[in-house]
Amino acid sequence: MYHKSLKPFPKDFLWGASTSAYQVEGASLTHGKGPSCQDVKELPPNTSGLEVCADHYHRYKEDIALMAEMGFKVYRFSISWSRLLPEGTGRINQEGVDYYNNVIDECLKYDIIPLVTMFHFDMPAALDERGSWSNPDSVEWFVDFAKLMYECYGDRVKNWLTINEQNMLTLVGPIIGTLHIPKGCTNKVKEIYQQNHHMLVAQAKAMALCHQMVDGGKVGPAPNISLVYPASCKPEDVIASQNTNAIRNWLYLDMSVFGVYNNLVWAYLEENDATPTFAPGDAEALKNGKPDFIGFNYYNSMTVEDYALDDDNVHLSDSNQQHQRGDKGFYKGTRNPHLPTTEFGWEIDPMGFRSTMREIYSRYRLPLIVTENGLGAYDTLTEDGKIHDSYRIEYLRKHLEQVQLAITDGVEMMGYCPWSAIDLVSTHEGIVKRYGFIYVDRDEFNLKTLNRYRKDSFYWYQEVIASNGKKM
Ligand code: BGP
Repeated sequence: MYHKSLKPFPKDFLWGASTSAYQVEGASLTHGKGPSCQDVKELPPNTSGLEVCADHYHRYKEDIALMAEMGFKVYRFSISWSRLLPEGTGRINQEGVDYYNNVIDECLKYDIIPLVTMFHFDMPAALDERGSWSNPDSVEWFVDFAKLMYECYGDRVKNWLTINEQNMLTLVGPIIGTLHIPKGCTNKVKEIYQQNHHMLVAQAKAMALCHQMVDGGKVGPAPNISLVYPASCKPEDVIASQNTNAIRNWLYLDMSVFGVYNNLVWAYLEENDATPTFAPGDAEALKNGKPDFIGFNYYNSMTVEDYALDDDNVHLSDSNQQHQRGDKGFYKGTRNPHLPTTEFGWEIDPMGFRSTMREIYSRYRLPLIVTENGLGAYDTLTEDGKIHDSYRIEYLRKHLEQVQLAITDGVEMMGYCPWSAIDLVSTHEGIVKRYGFIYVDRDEFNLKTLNRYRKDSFYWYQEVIASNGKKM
């Protein structure tokens, strides 16, 4: 649809940006924090450990002051489970509780709304040893953790996100360093979707609890949603795209919003002898958890083609959060020839952002907040302390233009929190894959000064916010 004029961004639009605890904080094994699965995983080749990251743990005041200078209305960050509960359950680390109190208070000092993700890829290692999400007790572990967070912070934190990119944990867990497969497992699909089921129930219970415990509390999921295109208008490719949309996207949102399994996903699980076991009360719990909004991460679209059961000549490429390789009889991931890619090989598709927002809204009719969107790139600090990241500005501008188009299409948009507020460690490609508005002076292995510098995108975003999106 071509609009003759565009609607403005709503006047209370939430401009901000995102980080996650294990990628930004550092202090990963100090100040009473227990290890998480991220701290004990085998590091991807040529990437640094998580002991320092951006040193946000020690420099959050300086960082939040810079966010305030950009004009942030909201800061999306996550709480590290093993910083609050070093063993995942039981003993509380008061220093960890105090740390997040300080971060929250610092945000509020500048009228920045804290938007807190409860779980961002960092299962406590002690719970990993007890089976992680494969253990049915994981539901209650998570609910107890949520309860502790609501008790400690619910007086000031009114906006919550449950599980970051649960769909990616399920689809590409190994690349993110989170998948736990028990020894002797004979049906991996069944195992993974049983874990997924536990997360879904845990999320639903945590959403219901938020409404009970947090006065005025609002809560939503934060999956990675990308509309999946058919590679051609061949009907088989269209069926493959519907399959992939179901397994990648709608499973998670149908469950969060309606509390039921998507029928195509259920059929896929039946095919694989992998339907999850429901514990008594699960069906009801899934129905009872209701989100107030939908948070979602978007980096690009995805394209797939038919993958017939008798097709034995397929070379599947590697998977990551943005590109899943495929599943015989269901779909096969392929490249979209119409899209350019980033330096790290991720396709760039601003218009796919608009179609994704339209599709989510027309399916669920809840307000949307973008919880991640951004460009990973190598940045250079010049001798006079500048970072000329025009490529990032261009990426973000093109995506924001699509947000405004979606608003004009009638999509209810609450806010935009790109990834990331500040440079931080990527999931598997090190800190040199930078996303931030704020540059952190360190290399992969040389910690340098850790000083902060404002990138060109910092000043650009400051103006976008000050003009409420009029100047992009
Ligand atoms: C999302 C994650 C983030 C973040 C981002 C960029 O999948 O929620 O934690 O890291 O992707 O990905 P990467 O770090 O792999 O470049």
